[in-house]
Amino acid sequence: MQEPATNPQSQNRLEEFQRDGYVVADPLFNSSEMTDLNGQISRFIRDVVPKMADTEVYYEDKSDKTSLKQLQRMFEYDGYFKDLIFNSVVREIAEEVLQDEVVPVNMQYFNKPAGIGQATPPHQDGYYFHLTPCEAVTGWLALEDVDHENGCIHYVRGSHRYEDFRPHGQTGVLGFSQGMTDFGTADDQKNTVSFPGKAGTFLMHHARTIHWAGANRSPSRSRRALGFIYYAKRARLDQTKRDAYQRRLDEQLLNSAKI
Ligand SMILES: O=C(O)CCC(=O)C(=O)O
Repeated sequence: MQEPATNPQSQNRLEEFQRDGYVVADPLFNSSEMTDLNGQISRFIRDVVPKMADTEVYYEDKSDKTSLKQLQRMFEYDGYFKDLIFNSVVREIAEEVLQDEVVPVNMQYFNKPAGIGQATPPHQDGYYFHLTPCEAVTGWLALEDVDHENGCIHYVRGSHRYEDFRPHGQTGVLGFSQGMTDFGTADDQKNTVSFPGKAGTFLMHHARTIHWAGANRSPSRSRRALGFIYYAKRARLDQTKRDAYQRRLDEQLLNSAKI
């Protein structure tokens, strides 16, 4: 980052992030910006998804193309989304809270289709990032209104300050292969905060912050969001471990006939 954060809004954001392990902008984008963005998402799904590798496109039910669940690395396929992750206010917030230049790593689409969208198991993103130090963030933008019925995000406040990652194991949930195996302690429960909000609500969490989301129990509403992953420049990636993890994951997915 060129200069340290100096304005009061940035200062508050930094303090909140360091204290809680997340920040909230409610909203980050207004309704006309969200209309444009949602139009771009529809275009991407219609024109680009058919050209993407199977390992980047997940469905709740792969025989049903209306049940799109997750997209990976959208910015590698499309200039609009490349600009959004590289050149937007989202990157500025990432640099502010990490106090460093950042490397854009992934842009993901997360959908929970009406009625069948599964819960996101409790996890810490850094567990599978393989970074030292583990300095990275995930931004999460609600593309439509989110609440307890369609599966809003929950954080465990302050969990980014735990010294070690909590134990994780296989979940069997497509797109969230690793989940915490000991989730639900008294501290987890006491410090849980949930984030219902309008389209345009934006969250950003530290890679150690424990988070999860409920299933979509609405019979008629989807729950769509965009995820933005940035690593701090000072974080070193163990590429060998990371590649081995990705290979194992892709093999498991292909073998289990989930993708
Ligand atoms: O959208 C969700 O349900 C989960 C998102 C998530 O886990 C993440 O962005 O790290």
